[in-house]
Amino acid sequence: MKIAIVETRPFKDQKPGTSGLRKRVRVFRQPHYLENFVQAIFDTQKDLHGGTLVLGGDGRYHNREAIQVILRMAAANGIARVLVGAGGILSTPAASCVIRKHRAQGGIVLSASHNPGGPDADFGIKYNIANGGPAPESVTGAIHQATLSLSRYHIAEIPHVDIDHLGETRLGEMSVEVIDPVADYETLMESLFDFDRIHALFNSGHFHMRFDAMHAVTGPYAVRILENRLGAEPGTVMRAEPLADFGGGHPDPNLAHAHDLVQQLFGREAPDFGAASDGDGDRNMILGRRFFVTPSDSLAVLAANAHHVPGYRQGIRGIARSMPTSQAADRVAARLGVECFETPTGWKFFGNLLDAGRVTLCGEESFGTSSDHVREKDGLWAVLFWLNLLAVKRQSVEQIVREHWRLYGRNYYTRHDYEAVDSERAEALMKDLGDKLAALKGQRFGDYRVEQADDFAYTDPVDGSRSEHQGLRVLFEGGSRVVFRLSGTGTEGATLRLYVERFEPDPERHNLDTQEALAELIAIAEQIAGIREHTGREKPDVIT
Ligand code: VG1
Ligand code: CO
Repeated sequence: MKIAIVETRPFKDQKPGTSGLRKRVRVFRQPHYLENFVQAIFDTQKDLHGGTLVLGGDGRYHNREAIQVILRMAAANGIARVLVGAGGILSTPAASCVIRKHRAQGGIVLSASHNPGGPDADFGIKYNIANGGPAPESVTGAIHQATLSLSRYHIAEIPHVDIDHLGETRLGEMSVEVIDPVADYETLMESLFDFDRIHALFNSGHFHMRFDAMHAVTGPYAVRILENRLGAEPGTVMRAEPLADFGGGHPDPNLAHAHDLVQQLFGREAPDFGAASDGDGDRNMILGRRFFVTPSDSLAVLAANAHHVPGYRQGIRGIARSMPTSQAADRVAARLGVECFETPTGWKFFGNLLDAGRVTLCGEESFGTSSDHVREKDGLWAVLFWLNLLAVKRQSVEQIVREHWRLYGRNYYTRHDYEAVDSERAEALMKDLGDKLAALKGQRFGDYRVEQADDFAYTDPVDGSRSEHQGLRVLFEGGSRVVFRLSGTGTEGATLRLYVERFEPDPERHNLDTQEALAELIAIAEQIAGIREHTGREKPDVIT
């Protein structure tokens, strides 16, 4: 096997964001662009040399080409073995599962998650470490540093590698094993959930579900597990076939983008349960019949009911949530007498807590939930967890959530996104607001008084690493709050996220429309931050 050493020049824009490096496809298609970033991974992650790498992606446009490049580079960089998902497919949680199960030293997942795919849309690459989780900031920082001074990369001069047939081939010294992308993941799910009981629920004839795979990576997983294995009716999984452009859709499981699913669940002959997952299979949306479960509530409900599920029967050790996620889970942790952690946005911040055995469940308001079974958020896992609860409790989704609110109170919650805002204007908003924070303490706005206002920073309790500037928060007396952040996953301009939360203990007041219940706080956020003036936008692009 001949290895070429190709001369290259650094790209200055290869700093990974909240979840890997995401750019337009055309950026990734520049000569050497992908190669440079991959070489930076191989140069800095020394344990990959002579080790095992897991490789797969969400099937989006450019996935297959990128896999060929990475295989040739892996062979040239002394990787001993690569496990690649057949067809180049591995969902993010499945990649995490495979890394752990096969004791790989790391994994590369090709995905831009919920961002659209296609020649004019987005592509992405993320590196996961040996625990199966997203590389922590120390690792992404080192990779980024390496990209800034790269002058050459190594690539094997070999023809196309067949990644569509299961089995092992050799590229020089390196072995390439094409694996079934679903099998290990399915086995793991079976070890956690009561498949017999869920099967019986589907078999009862009284329970109907729709799962929207959004033409993204979870299609094959959902068909195999829900339909073939658990006996859900054929056709339960909608948009099941992964497509390179996600059928032209936006593979983001929320009320706006899973439109047909939402129509069915809110329609006349609505099924009992609805769910959707995103581009790379790590997000989930949960719906009951004419009922939407906010991701923050979902985390709290799963935590409160974990003992009903075989994999968590012994109880949970603790809960972690990202800072902007509602405080509903905190109340559950308090009642269970377990620790609760508030981390910055992004799954990489949960890794240490999970590895240290301090937490069992983690969640983010952005439709992400998971546990210590992998080190990523896991869309289908959350769906199976809910199915297990529905099978055991014999209640509707709505009944389960309403009962939860009665017991714990309700945290009204919403997120408003202002997308593709001019970056300078968005930065100016954050800067002005940041300057104002100190003076807000003690100020009264209508019914609310500011208890504390700050720029959120986090010290990892396990390794002591510190992460600053993780969102501006205004906390009011009684637990209500508004939080402002700029997204770290976008590829065009800036996205401003406004997160709004209010706690309502009174069951008589649990039936309000969320936007109405939060209207006063939303107006206060506008008053404090001047969103309209800064962004030039009258209203948010997406409300979840
Ligand atoms: C968003 C979400 C964050 C999530 C991240 C990756 O990040 O807010 O909670 O972890 O996406 O999810 P940001 O920086 O744009 O707010 V995924 O499914 O895109 O890997
Ligand atoms: Co995702």
